[in-house]
Amino acid sequence: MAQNSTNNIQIFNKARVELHLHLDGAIKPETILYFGKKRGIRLPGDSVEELMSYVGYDEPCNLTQFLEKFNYYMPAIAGDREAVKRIAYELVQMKAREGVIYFEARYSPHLFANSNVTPIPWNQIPGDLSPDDVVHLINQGFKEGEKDFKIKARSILCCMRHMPEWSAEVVSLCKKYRNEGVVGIDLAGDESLNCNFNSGHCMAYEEAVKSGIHRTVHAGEVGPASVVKEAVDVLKAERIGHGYHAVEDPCLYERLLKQNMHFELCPWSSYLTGACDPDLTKHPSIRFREDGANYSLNSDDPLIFKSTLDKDYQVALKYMCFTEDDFIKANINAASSCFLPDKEKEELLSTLYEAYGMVQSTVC
Ligand code: PRH
Ligand code: ZN
Repeated sequence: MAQNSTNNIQIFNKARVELHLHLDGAIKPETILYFGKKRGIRLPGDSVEELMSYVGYDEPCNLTQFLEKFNYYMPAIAGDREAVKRIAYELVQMKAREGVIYFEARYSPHLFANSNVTPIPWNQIPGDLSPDDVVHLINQGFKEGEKDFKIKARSILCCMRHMPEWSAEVVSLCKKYRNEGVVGIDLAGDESLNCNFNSGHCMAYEEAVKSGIHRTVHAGEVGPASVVKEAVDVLKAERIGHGYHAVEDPCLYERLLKQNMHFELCPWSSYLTGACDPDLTKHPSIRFREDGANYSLNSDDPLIFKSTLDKDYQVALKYMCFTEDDFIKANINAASSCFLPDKEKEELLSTLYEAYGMVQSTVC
């Protein structure tokens, strides 16, 4: 990345919509320390600085190394009712401060649980918090946050690539909580180790299609275009998480442009996970923009990337020459491709048009 600082640039400061954000990658370090201490769980540091020297980083590594960062701090949060609800509430506060008026945050209910889940993800210590309880608590945290911070928050539940045996429960939780804040299903995890869609995931996505559950899939982040193709053709993804490598298959890319597929771009994340060329002036986002693709700008895991959504906007401005109109378009795209029911989507779009001083044409 070029040496120039991006700190002093005036960035887009109007209403924003964020679609690709991991709840477990967006926790305040202070909250991790608080629950670590309260629960007697050892963390790699006693201060924010010390903890962040393990959890955060700012030079490119690879996706596998990035995903290992969660191991440092998730034991402090997972399995604790108060912690799980609180991080949801705090995320709403965090996003409101960033000018976000609507976001969809994703997480794996199983990774926050310590009962009714095999294997127990952290420390192998069983407890009494099930994946179902987790979703319930996070819905509550979001609801309270919405009330206090006057923005809208919804959830996407993640299947994990290495845990296909969890996926059936993920889709059933999506169905159970569809009217209480859950708007879709995702497939996350290490695409570089396992590019194939296991039948557990396929069956869950098939069920999602049948039940009208919205679908996004992490694909073509570090993996090849063929993973994106499978996400669209096999899992019937309506949006693609990242999708940078789709451009490497011209035929597929053309098709995705034609069908207005939404790409959830995360520029700063892609720099730090080594997903793309570290020279950000060659980032696929530039191609997406030039080709009029349907994409949004997102922060992915701001705790680990030591960022806020501003960082992604700064990167887009400085290295990809995004204009005010490009930022407006990305946010309108995000609203148009969000997983809210139609009526709420229309309301969100109207709010954005108003915030951007755009006159809406009346549809007869
Ligand atoms: N790519 C793939 N998986 C990711 C990313 C990245 O965009 N960020 C987080 N995750 C995974 C982590 O394992 C996290 O625990 C899980 O998604 C659910 O949020
Ligand atoms: Zn992600």
